[in-house]
Amino acid sequence: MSTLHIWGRMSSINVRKVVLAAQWMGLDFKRTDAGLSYGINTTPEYLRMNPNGQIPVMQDGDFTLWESNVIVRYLCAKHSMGNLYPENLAQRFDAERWMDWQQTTMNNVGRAAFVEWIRTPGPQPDMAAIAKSVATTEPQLALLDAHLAQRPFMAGDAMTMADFPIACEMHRWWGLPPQHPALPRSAYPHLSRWYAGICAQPVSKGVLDIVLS
Ligand SMILES: N[C@@H](CCC(=O)N[C@@H](CS)C(=O)NCC(=O)O)C(=O)O
Repeated sequence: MSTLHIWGRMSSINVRKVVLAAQWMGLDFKRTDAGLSYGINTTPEYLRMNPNGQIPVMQDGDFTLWESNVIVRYLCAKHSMGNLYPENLAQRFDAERWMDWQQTTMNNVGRAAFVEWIRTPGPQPDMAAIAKSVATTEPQLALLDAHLAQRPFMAGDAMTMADFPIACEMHRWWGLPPQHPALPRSAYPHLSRWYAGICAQPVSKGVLDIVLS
């Protein structure tokens, strides 16, 4: 029986990161929908697990953890030491750096377009907010493309924990309405090659192929 329990709905990018990592490593886990219309995350029981009332939360036996990228790090350290979680310090912190960059830079610029286009009810999204989000995201995509032109994966020759959060960012960004004038899609061949390779793995199904909601 699985002792690994992930709390959170799959419409959350932060839950998807954790599920993608768990599936990638073939872990046996249980997931419970929580957040938004599912509720649960405001109950006293849930707040005891995560006082922020946010998803995801992970329980591994007696150990409870929140913060999506930290959960990804923990799972990779536990189950893929020396591979997804590099043992070499320079390689590990190369991967760590990209995970922090995803949280602090990429997510900040791309989130508004997602919220306006997908989450905000009503026929007219705030196109100015979308245009700003697009304009600030484009340079980050160019940065990623140039980075991936030099190496197959985010932190070098092999897949590491850093690839999960960034793949989930690209899933959310490229899942936005295509061909819209506010969302010019320049060619990012290296970023596209990297993302297609991850999506081609059967273990990414149920995460990187879901429609945004
Ligand atoms: N830094 C946190 C952010 C968590 C977060 O913002 N979670 C959102 C969903 S992506 C949430 O809990 N929203 C409230 C809800 O779903 O009810 C993490 O990476 O885990």
